[in-house]
Amino acid sequence: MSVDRQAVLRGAGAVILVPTYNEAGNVERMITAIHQNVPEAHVLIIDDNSPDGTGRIADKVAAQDSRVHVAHRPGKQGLGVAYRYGFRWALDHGYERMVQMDCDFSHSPADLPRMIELLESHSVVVGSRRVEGGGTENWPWYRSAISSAGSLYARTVLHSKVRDLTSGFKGYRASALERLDLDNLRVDGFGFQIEVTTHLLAMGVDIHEMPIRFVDREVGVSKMSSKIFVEAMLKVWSIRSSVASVRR
Ligand SMILES: Nc1nc2c(ncn2[C@@H]2O[C@H](COP(=O)(O)OP(=O)(O)OP(=O)(O)O)[C@@H](O)[C@H]2O)c(=O)[nH]1
Ligand SMILES: [Mg+2]
Repeated sequence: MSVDRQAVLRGAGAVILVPTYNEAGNVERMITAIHQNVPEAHVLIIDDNSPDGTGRIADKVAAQDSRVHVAHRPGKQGLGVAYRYGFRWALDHGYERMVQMDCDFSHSPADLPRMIELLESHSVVVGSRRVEGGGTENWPWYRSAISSAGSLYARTVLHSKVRDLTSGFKGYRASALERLDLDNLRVDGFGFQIEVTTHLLAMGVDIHEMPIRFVDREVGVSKMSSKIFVEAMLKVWSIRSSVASVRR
């Protein structure tokens, strides 16, 4: 293995984008865990002025560690807005690889080297609960059932070959992310994940699904609600029409 390749696997040239809202109990541990796995990666925390002080904790870490950056947003504007900001920031700062992940340890930082390695041979890597070897842990049966049904429904409406359309753990080469028309992404909440993956698929980008075990959050309060779920399922139809405007 060449020295350069080893540096890539340690996260050189990569930025890990982590949106946060009220993650005071997780944010510092998360940054530490990321660096235990990919010590050369940079981290961008995108905080929506969390009332619990997540942004201040992140600032404290960033003041002592040049690999850590914090974007302070004025208030809770949803995941889509946070990620669009993060993608733009990462492209403007010249990173070669971007990974997006949640701050609540549902996505394991131990999976980062594997994801970054797969980005050597694929333009986009989706951490997937719905391929062999992947799955969810500690989810009550009804949440698994709702999630499976929602996923099957979205996949069917969108004729998607990616099985885990709602996954929020994804890696991109800059060249793939650059092709996304960020202003054409309209959907928020976790419908945003469906929209990004569907647009990339429509552009013919090479997407690989990597199996992951998704663990339910242990610290902090869930923001998932039946309203958010139903909203995302309805948005699938507007995503279907917006795909027509995406160039191949
Ligand atoms: N910046 C920003 N981050 C958000 C917002 N909503 C959620 N997040 C963060 O996005 C990530 C995913 O949100 P979660 O609340 O874990 O969503 P979920 O996994 O569907 O649901 P639970 O884990 O059950 O809460 C976490 O890191 C959150 O802190 C938001 O409006 N703005
Ligand atoms: Mg979560």
